[in-house]
Amino acid sequence: MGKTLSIIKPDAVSRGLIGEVIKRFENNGIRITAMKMLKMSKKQAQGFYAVHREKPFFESLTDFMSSGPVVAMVLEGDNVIEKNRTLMGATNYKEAAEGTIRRDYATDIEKNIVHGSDSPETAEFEISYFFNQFELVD
Ligand code: IDP
Ligand code: MG
Repeated sequence: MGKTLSIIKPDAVSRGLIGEVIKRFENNGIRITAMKMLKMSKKQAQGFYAVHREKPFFESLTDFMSSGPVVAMVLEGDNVIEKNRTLMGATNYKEAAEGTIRRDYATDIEKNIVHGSDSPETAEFEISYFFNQFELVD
């Protein structure tokens, strides 16, 4: 049983797509074991995306991610990291496969609806960034 962190980004929350994203997880056998809505500060967003601090899009990305509420979730299931990344689609929605969340809803390479951890190590860091042990359902 694996775990991953999913974030419904500010563009999706403001467009009323929370239910749509969650429905796709539930319809694909992914279990939600923790969930909260929060608004990141600029500093929090910079810490979360620290691996990207040298990228040209870092400033804009952290502005965007701290621009409004997000929904952070812990997802569990077999191969859930890969499964979630498949449901999300490629970072650039123009390259995302048909039927993926990003292909269906993203409007921009940055405003791409969802975040998902990309490895077990990243997932552990990212889950602990938003949730403590008492906030995870067994
Ligand atoms: P991922 O979210 O598919 O894992 P990453 O490469 O980890 O993609 O990038 C993190 C986030 O940064 C992306 O989801 C997207 O919001 C933003 N981003 C990535 N590449 C670009 C870019 O070339 N221009 C603007 N924003 C980008
Ligand atoms: Mg990434």
